[in-house]
Amino acid sequence: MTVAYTLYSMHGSGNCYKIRLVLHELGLPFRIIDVEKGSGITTSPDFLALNANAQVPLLVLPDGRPLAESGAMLLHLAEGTALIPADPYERALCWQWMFFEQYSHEPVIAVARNWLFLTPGGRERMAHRIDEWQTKGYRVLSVMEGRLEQSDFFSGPTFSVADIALYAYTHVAEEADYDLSAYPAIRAWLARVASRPRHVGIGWRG
Ligand SMILES: N[C@@H](CCC(=O)N[C@@H](CS)C(=O)NCC(=O)O)C(=O)O
Repeated sequence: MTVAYTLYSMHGSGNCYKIRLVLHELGLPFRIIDVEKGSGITTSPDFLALNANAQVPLLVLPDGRPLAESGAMLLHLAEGTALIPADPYERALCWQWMFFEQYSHEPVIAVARNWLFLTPGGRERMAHRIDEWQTKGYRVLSVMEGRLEQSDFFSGPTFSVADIALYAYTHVAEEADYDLSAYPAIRAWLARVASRPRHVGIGWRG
């Protein structure tokens, strides 16, 4: 198999998982370069030349050009596929929920998980933030619940990259102290996503 894409990826990162999931969903060939959390790789000169924002995931395209931001990668890789709705309104909803993920969901659910689950000593260090994360996170989950009471997937009746973007940290929200038992529509959606034939879990790395 030709190795076309290179993904700089961090174990445990939901943002990196989004890209592994879409690459596998679409059957695209790729190789992984593992970036250890706290290793300093993201601030090395070689990495900064690829992403001046010092973050993973970082995708290098088959022609060698780098692309940062998980949402941009999802949209680029899925262009022309069924993972981006053909209907203009559903496509706009797909983007709406992807922007929501980055601005409202990720800063409280992913960030809380990073400190409370992935960072040794993080719970003590960030104790002053937990109440705010909980309040904002449960509000975000209620917004998602309302949408999923109306629709099987975020952009409409079919699975799209918006579902990948939101699945990545919602399915591990309990690792950030969120209890999903009061959100039946979210739990049914998580099961729908996980039952897709090409689905892989967060630990899968190709
Ligand atoms: N908005 C970015 C967020 C990326 C991000 O937060 N990346 C984290 C890992 S999940 C990172 O690279 N942190 C720097 C580090 O740990 O060295 C995206 O969606 O790709």
